[in-house]
Amino acid sequence: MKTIFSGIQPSGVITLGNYIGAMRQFIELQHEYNCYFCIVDQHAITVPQDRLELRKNIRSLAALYLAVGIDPNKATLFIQSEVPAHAQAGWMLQCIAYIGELERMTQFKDKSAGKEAVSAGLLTYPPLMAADILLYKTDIVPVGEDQKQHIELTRDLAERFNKRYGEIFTLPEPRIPKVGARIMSLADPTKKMSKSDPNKKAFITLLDDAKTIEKKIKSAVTDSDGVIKYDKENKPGITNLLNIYSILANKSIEQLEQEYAGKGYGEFKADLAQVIIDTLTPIQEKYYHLMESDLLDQVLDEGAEKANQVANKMLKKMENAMGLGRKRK
Ligand code: ATP
Ligand code: LTN
Repeated sequence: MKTIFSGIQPSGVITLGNYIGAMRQFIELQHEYNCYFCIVDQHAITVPQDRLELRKNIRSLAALYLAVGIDPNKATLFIQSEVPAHAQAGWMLQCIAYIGELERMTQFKDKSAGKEAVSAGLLTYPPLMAADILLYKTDIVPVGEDQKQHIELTRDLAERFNKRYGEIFTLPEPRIPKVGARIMSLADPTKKMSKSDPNKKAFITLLDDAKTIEKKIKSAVTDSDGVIKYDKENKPGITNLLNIYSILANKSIEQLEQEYAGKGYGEFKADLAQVIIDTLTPIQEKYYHLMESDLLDQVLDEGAEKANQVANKMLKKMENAMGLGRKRK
């Protein structure tokens, strides 16, 4: 059975973008692959986080993984910081990564742009992500479009390590969905929807209530020509909304264009809001139930135990390959 690894940062409540681009795929994949899904809290602290908010977001993300349909009997769900091998392997990979290649990462450029103080961790974020992936001999990494570059770097680091120290790493492949790999911001449809966007109107979270969803969709930036038509170049706002609608309602773009021919943005947006509400209501019901049960801690404890076992084996191989410490079996 092939292995899958993916991670989501607890840097806020996850958005429709995270759900469509990443999580939805996880649910299908867990039936066919050996899956590890990680709450990457050490990645989240590459930018400042409030400690209480972070704790809350970690727990909330764990509950959301389960609420959308991750089955803990099939997949291993765990918190990155509870498996120390990630940071240890991340350090080793930092030592073979070049500053130049890290500075070329678009996520680093986007997140550091215009900031006075940029943490060193923001730059060395990708070797930690490479450690996440490589520790589990991962074959496939399901992610949204924005993470493709990081997976290419992971492959480069793995190849470099294998050449210098011996063939121990499997080279992972990204798996990017054909549709919905890049859901755009509702406030600026030329930018990716991000859960850490300071403008709350830019995204819909999986926990937004019906009123909030209606308001956010209503205020989503579109254009003034009033035609509901897919046109990425000239109508990025409507195109983004059509994409979301099409994916969640399981209708083709053409079907939607026909259905809304001659109708206004108001009606289209009201219907889209309803489609989102219908998708999120059952997830939210499960979520609130999970947040009150003991199941969450049980799943995370078991997940950490399994992940530690697997990751420590690879960590030892890495240390032996590089000559760290004393030789161990
Ligand atoms: P942050 O704003 O804190 O950087 P984020 O919202 O970009 O977070 P991540 O935790 O970095 O989300 O990403 C989790 C997963 O969701 C990744 O696989 C990523 O590729 C995917 N993803 C993130 N944003 C989008 C988006 N707008 N459309 C599709 N997929 C996305
Ligand atoms: N960098 C990713 C989150 C992430 C990840 C991973 C994704 C950390 N480790 C391992 C896939 C595999 C992000 O910002 N979305």
